[in-house]
Amino acid sequence: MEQSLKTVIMVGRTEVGKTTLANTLMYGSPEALKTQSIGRIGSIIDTPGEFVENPIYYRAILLSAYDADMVLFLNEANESESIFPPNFAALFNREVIGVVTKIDLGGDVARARKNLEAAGVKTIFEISVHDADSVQRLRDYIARDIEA
Ligand SMILES: Nc1nc2c(ncn2[C@@H]2O[C@H](COP(=O)(O)OP(=O)(O)O)[C@@H](O)[C@H]2O)c(=O)[nH]1
Ligand SMILES: [Mg+2]
Repeated sequence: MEQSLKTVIMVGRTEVGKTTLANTLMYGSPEALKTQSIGRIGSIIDTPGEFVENPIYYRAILLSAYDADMVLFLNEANESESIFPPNFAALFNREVIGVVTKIDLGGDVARARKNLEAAGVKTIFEISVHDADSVQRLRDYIARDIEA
């Protein structure tokens, strides 16, 4: 697990699994704590769900994203409606990738992918924090390129 990761920012509604995924990517274990404000988990910038649930906070997310190399939009497999406005990804001057979370709980992964695609995301990972391989595929994607 000694992979060095790019700085990424987690964006998604409350309870979608941002903090759990951040802890699992960083430390291999999903101890989730309620996020009260923007905070750092290793090289991951974690944000409160309110920041995407209420448009008056969009500016806060956009400003925080300047510190990141990559933006992650999270959408739960079970979630029918998208929290993201259409083409939200275009506002970020960064690569934005999508994560379908909690695929172990069932739900409609195809619908979740469509929600993320409507938000302007092209690369999408399907994740359960209880499936280490699914987390590792994402970790590999956000790993820093080794400088020769
Ligand atoms: N079954 C399952 N539960 C998950 C997964 N990821 C997160 N959760 C649970 O979803 C709830 C919300 O997670 P949390 O990380 O606090 O969401 P946040 O509000 O987006 O930071 C917690 O009870 C987690 O244990 C997953 O992949 N599978
Ligand atoms: Mg959180």
